[in-house]
Amino acid sequence: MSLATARMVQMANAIRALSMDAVQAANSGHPGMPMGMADVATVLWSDYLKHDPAAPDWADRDRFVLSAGHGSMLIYSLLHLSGYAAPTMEDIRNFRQLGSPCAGHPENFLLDGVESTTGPLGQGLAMAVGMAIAERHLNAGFGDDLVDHRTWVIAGDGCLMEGINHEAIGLAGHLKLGRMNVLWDDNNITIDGTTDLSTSEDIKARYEATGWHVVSCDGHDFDDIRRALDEAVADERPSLVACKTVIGKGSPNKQGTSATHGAPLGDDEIAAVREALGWEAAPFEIPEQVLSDWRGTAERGSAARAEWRNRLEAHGDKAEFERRMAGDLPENFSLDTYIQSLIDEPQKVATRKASEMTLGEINANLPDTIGGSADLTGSNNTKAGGVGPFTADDRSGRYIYYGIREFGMAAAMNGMALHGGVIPYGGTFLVFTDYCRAAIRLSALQQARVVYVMTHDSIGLGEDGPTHQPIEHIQCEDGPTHQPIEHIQSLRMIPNLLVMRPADTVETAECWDIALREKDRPTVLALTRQGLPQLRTEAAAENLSGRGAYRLKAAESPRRVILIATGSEVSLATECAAELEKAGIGADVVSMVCTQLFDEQDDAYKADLLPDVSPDETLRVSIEAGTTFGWDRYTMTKGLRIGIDRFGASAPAGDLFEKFGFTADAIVPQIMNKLNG
Ligand SMILES: Cc1ncc(C[n+]2csc(CCOP(=O)(O)OP(=O)(O)O)c2C)c(N)n1
Ligand SMILES: [Mg+2]
Repeated sequence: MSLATARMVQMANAIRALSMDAVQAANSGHPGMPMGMADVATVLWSDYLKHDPAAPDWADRDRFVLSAGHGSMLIYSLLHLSGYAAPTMEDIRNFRQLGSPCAGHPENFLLDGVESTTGPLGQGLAMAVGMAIAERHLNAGFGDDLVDHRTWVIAGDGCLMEGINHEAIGLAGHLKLGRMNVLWDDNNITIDGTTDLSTSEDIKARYEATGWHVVSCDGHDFDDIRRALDEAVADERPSLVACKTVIGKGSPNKQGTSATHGAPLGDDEIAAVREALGWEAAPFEIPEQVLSDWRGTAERGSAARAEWRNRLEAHGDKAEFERRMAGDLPENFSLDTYIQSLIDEPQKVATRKASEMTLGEINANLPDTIGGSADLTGSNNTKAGGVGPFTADDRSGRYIYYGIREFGMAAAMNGMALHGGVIPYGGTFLVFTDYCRAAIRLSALQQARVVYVMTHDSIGLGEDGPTHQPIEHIQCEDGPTHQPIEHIQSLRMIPNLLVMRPADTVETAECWDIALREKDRPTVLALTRQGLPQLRTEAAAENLSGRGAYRLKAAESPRRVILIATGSEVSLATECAAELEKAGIGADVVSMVCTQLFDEQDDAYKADLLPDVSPDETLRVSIEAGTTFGWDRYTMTKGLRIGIDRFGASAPAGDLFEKFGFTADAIVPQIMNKLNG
């Protein structure tokens, strides 16, 4: 063994030692994966990955995603050893403890250098697809001088087995994302045992069939790893590097078995590993030579960044590039004039159409957006403002045809948002948020600015009014499978996610404005298929939707009722209010655009809108064409909740609203009864 190789062995063993010792100290965690992939990771981080530990947010760094997030000690070791300010050794000692940035699974908001939160298997790799898209798109806009990096992924058998893997690699292969390289920890082991318990798939053939380049290597032979990585870098297609490894490598009695996957090795076995590896240092101590070898690997990236900085300083688009990467909107970006034009000329359109109109303004004035749809472009109204498709041949395109890959789309959007420089939005039917839910949850957890354009938001998939869309085959007649019932409310339960249901053109524009300005939160826009009257016909001093809820109409007679409605039901609430007023019953109409934003208002604002008085004095009524579950939060127990607590049905829209009681004729008597009784 050459001296250089011997020193690299020690560098890899440092990862093994830190991983097993940290897991042992925490008495929980996953030593097998970091120990198995230590050699591959050492080659990647020392010779290939372009990064600078002194500047973790360098825009042109390679992105590294540990998709197999359970092996978190691998990335914590790599960050520490290569010289990032965090995690410190103290942080690593406190692996998995409250307050340590070394969480059980890597969290993007806890440590620089952790590009994405991983742990839910499959999603890391799928997010990397979005990062690779963002890289090529920004390269098209700013050129090789500023944007010229790769996306590296370490994924395990689990990541490749998950269904989302099919969506992700299908998209990446089709788009020829050659800057993406996946290093597969091909160890034939998962939690339950050997992989032949559950799969006999030819994974390499599947990747090849989706347009990937596939290369294999011995994941414990540095030269062979380099050969495979060189081949991956040279190939124009995205690459899968199948690294044949032994899980828990270095553990004499446990390596190669699932026993190393997710449990501490135990004191005796750890002693045996030390013996076998010739690793004499105490736990959490790294021999000087090994540490200095690791720190030395940073020089390559540091030099590359210095050259890059020079190019940036000389670049004509420096300011714009920096703005884009900072995620700030252009200073003069505003939808105010557009909103005023709506006030001047009210329109009755579906909110999905209103969203398209708004997007026309946005896409024309904000180069940051990259839109798309999971094969429902004409229904989601997501292609607006003259944006062209992002393809293998044209990376400047700002519209992605995701195909019927809702989960893959959502995960890719997370990756784009995390990469930075772009603001992704994408559409499907609201009912299919279930298909993307796990990624929507990760948008929220990762504080990623992703805008979900979810149309056909209720049983009212019916009449479309005067506007005609190219794809109109999905109608209310399609029945319960396409009609969201529990979706809006269940999305509202996800922390840090804004769920918005605008009632007309003005609110739709306001919601888009909020979504774009919320840098650290994703937004779901729930939009109608059917036309809605414009309710906002007077200019407001502020973005009223920004309050989450506001009083659209104040009671004329003494107030006895507060109607709280969302989206398409706000106009219905105004009809009910008119009927009540005729009977001398004063009724406020509150448009509850976004419950989360309303909950964040101060007590005075909330009390003004929903005064804390006895229900006998003021009855609160919620109206939303979805589950009533949870609405007592705003109506109080004694209030009235109008909703749908069953699956929908196939029928024309008018018949459905009739059947489910969404008419003033059906609602007003219920309110009267409640008041009288
Ligand atoms: C979506 C999802 N399902 C299940 C798990 C629980 N889990 C964590 S690791 C793992 C096994 C993964 O096997 P592999 O990727 O081969 O990892 P290895 O055992 O080789 O480290 C499972 C089932 C998870 N983290 N995410
Ligand atoms: Mg495995």
